[in-house]
Amino acid sequence: MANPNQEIKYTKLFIDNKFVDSVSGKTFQTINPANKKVLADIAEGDKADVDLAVEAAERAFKRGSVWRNLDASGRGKLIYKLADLVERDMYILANLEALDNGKTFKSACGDIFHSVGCLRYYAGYADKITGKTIPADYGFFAMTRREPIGVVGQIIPWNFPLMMLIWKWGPALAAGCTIVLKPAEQTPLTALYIAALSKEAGFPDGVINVIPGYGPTAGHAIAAHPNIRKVAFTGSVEVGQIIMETAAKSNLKKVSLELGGKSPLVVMDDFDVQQAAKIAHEAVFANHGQSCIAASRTFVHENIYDEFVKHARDLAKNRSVGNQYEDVVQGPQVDEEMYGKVLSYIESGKQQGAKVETGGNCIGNSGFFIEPTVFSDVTDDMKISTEEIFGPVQSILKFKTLDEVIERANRTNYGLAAGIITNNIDVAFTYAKAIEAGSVWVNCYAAVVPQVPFGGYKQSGTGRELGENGIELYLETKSISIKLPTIS
Ligand code: TXE
Repeated sequence: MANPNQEIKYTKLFIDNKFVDSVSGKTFQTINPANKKVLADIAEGDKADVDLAVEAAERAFKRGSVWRNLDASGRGKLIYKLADLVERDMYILANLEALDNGKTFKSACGDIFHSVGCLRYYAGYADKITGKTIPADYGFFAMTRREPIGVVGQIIPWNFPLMMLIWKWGPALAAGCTIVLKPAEQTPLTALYIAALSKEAGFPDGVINVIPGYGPTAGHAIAAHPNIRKVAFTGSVEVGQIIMETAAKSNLKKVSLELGGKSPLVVMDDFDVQQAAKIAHEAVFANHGQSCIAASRTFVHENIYDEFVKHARDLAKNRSVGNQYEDVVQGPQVDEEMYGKVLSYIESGKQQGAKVETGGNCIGNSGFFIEPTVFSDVTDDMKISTEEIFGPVQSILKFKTLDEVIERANRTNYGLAAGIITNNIDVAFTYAKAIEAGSVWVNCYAAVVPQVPFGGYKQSGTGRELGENGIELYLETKSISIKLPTIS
């Protein structure tokens, strides 16, 4: 159950099914953002450690290895077993996640629950990855085989540490790849704990490797490694660009990216305003606003604008903030850098003439807490309308017509998600069709489930995670054509 004093058992790198110190012997601290206290010293991986992890992953992927000789259903069984162990240790993982990231224990439990479902989804997929037989010209008997890409690198962020790991491990393992993963430097604890669970589940040596460390060192070593054949990344657009460039220049490894967003949520005037305000509130404030899909532009029809703003303000005012183990819904921002960044966006909103309806300040200085903030009178050109804030800040914009709002909603370099709240099916579908985003939600928000693909248009990324598409990211297609004797 909830335990603010959860023991931290694993702090070293995980290579070849063993916990080891880093080659350099260096460590870094991970802190609790609610009180800035050090939780643990973590072994700091670097290029030398990534090299060792890749060697282990290559051995595990070698033709004839235990992993390669396993039936596809055998891979599925191991993933199911891992899901069972995550479920068994759900509260330990939730405590580690809450302490390391700052999210409430309750919402950490929600993340772990989602992760178990996602693992089971991909466990079931392992023996359903099939090729085709093809009616080829000139009498060839042609078929395709779907094969694992090989050693894959995975670099993940801190906002949903375990969930992001599972979104990447599930399909990679189902496909038969071997893995070198770097968790975010802010949140390495659950990645190391689940590494131990993967060993307990029975994954062979070297199939899973976890290297905590910093982006420009350990992360770069993954993106640049000549023997890693694919890199999957979730994080900022800036780093996504660096990773794509590094991947191209090293060995043209395949790249999938899930980057940021500036997602629009449109509220039409035909829906219950209070209910719409509730959906819009959760859509932006969930996970303290630290979500790539956060609906950080709330477009509200002019007929209901004032009433909507009043509800939005009340909801944000009543949003409880505190540490992970209090009976609250919002904890601290993840670290000092993000805290400072969010506060500077709030300042820019004030400077550029948006009206603070509620919030707008930090809370105390013992941790990285920020008041849930609502801005009205926001215009399209303000920084809070154009840049990803990644914090508890709602910006409410006014619109008149559907065509106008579609045009404005699409006027961004991002394209991860979008939502609309309306009782009119024609309006809903017209919007869903016109909006340039990878996910569109109608009368709900953040409907993110393992079965449905997720990813971005434009600079929000490339490739789709989850669902069938998630597996594609880890597969090659091999065509085999056979010349058969002609029978006349
Ligand atoms: O992200 P980074 P940060 C957005 C959000 C946030 C901003 C910055 O707007 O305010 O990004 O957050 C690793 N080579 N998102 O600084 O730096 C890093 O160690 C290889 C959106 O945390 O992109 C970490 O593991 N790797 C988002 C991961 O990249 C590098 C989630 C993400 O860190 C690297 C998080 C390098 N040169 C932030 N530099 C989402 N899409 O959900 C860093 N990393």
